[in-house]
Amino acid sequence: VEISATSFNGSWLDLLAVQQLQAGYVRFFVKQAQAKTGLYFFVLLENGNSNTDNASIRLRIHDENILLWNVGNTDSASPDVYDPAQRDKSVKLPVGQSTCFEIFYDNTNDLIKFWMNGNAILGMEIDNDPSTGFDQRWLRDHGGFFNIDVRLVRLGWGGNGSNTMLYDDIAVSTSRIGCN
Ligand SMILES: [Ca+2]
Ligand SMILES: [Ca+2]
Repeated sequence: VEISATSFNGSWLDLLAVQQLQAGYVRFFVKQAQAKTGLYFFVLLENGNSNTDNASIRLRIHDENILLWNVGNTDSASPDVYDPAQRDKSVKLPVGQSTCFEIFYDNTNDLIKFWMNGNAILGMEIDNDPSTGFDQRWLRDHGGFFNIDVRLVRLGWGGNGSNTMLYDDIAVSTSRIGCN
């Protein structure tokens, strides 16, 4: 699936299979055509009543292609990429090569996990415990607790400029999928 977008709200492929799952794994391969600097995102976790808006959980691309979770209405960041000590706890979105990502959400236990090429990325884990990982800024910006309530996952592209993303091998499951 090739998705090109030019507007801030972007263009999205809705993964309707997650709508029935209180917890689930979403695996996909993605290749971005160009690197970007600015406010960009390529996955949306629609949480609660969000709908491609400032309450959507964005998988956002920070400077130097560093990934983070972000919600626009608080400018929350997990990990806190604005803190030099946390920037290297995340991973970079490669350019021009297909890369495997897997996201786990758990609405009951209020948990998000993340893998790139099969490797768990602790910097991208949100578990509502500020004593672990790198979700302290996120939790602080949401009053100490963030209710994970994922209703829809969207793959695509949005933000302050155009790009083309190529998605492949998209899967949704109740157990770990992996990259093979
Ligand atoms: Ca919840
Ligand atoms: Ca934590």
